[in-house]
Amino acid sequence: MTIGSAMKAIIDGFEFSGTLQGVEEIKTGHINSTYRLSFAQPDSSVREYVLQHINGVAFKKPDEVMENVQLVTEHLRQAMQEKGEDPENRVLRVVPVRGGGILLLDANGGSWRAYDFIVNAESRDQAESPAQFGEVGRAFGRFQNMLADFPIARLHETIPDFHDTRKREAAFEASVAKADPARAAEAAGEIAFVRARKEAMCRIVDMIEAGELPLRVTHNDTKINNVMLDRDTGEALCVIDLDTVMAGSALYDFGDAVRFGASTAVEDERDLSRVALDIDLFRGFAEGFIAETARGLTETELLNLPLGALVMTYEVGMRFLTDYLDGDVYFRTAYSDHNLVRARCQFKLLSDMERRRGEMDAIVRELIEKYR
Ligand code: ADP
Ligand code: GN1
Ligand code: MG
Repeated sequence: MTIGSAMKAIIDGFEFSGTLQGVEEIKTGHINSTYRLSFAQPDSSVREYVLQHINGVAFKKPDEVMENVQLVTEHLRQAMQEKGEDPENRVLRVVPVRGGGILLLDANGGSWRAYDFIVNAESRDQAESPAQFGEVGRAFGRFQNMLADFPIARLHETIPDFHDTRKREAAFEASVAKADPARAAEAAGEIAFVRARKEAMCRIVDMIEAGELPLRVTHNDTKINNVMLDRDTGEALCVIDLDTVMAGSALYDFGDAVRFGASTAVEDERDLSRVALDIDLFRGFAEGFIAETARGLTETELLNLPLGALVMTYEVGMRFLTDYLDGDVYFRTAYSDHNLVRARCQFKLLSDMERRRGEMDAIVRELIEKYR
């Protein structure tokens, strides 16, 4: 892509090494704007970085996001070193801003940060096989384990009430009340779908409130494309997208990964006959995740992991629907009813999960037995 003077000034603000060669936009991800930068080095090798504009609608306090990222990456680096592992290319490394700090403000008040590029790796939007998805499950399980001794109180809440289902429902109702009438009419069936499940889907927040589920340091956005996989070996190298690492339930991390990665279709599939739960992918992810966490999570957490999948699918579907009713202000969209298409797809998937809950529970029970 051609590099304008504004972009050039932003790039010059970071301590990148070498001579800028190219900038390419990475379009995966619904929130931030991400660019892959390549720099020629004096020895004629090429070094790459990721430059990101932090979405100011989603993240009101980017400096707090970066404080969290700094703390969490330092902790992960140390945890790996203690286990005798090399953290190079396995933990995000923040590139400093020239003159100090790790957050750069542009002329319009926008916030930018940069990371070393995770090399020889790819992020995928769909799993190729249950084994590959299992590798992603292990990555999120290990992530959970390495942060088990992180002091939760030091983390900022980067998006308040991010997975508070009840507050999400209240926001949804407020959006229904002030929605454009044509959009509300178009989404009538989906609005009813949400309303029919309101109480049942608050089960996780209720259990947290009752002290039945503990709060842990969780990733909270565990899509398969937030794990970088080694291009040659398929090994999970690095968990990325740490902007929502906050206090949460392990059920959220398990559930959101299943929602996105164990679907037979992409997140915005229009042909709903293609959308279902892929039970083999579910088992693959569950096996990786439970193998890592069986001894760290409580029995109640483990037994309720499938509930996490249902609740996260409901919640994200409701958030897409809310954004559709709001006029598409939050998630990046490619066409006018994109958020409605995404919501319908989530609700089809949720219906299938409801039908197959027994199978999910049985698999999880079997894996708990195997790994505890
Ligand atoms: P978003 O919040 O928009 O999802 P992400 O931080 O997940 O933003 O970045 C979007 C995509 O950019 C990722 O899915 C991944 O493909 C790529 N990416 C992000 N960080 C890195 C990195 N450090 N190295 C290599 N690729 C990256
Ligand atoms: C967003 O940033 P990204 O694309 O990984 C969103 C998640 C949703 C997801 C749905 C900060 O994730 O909460 O589950 O889209 N992230 C934020 O695909 O809102
Ligand atoms: Mg992402």
